[in-house]
Amino acid sequence: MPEQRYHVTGMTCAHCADHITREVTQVSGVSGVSVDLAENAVTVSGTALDDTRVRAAITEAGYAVHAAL
Ligand SMILES: [Cu+2]
Repeated sequence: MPEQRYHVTGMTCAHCADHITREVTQVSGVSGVSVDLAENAVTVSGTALDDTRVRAAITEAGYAVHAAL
């Protein structure tokens, strides 16, 4: 399954990870979200990932997307 990894800052704890996971999971085409707090990384998997919508969901959750990794 295709994956895209993003550099995201502002995540500090498990609650942040849960929040991002919930928001991004709601984006259509997304089937999995994995957050690595130590790496400031969010990995999204899915067959029809919409980069713009994934980034918007992260931003709306209150975190900053700096780059696709
Ligand atoms: Cu937190």
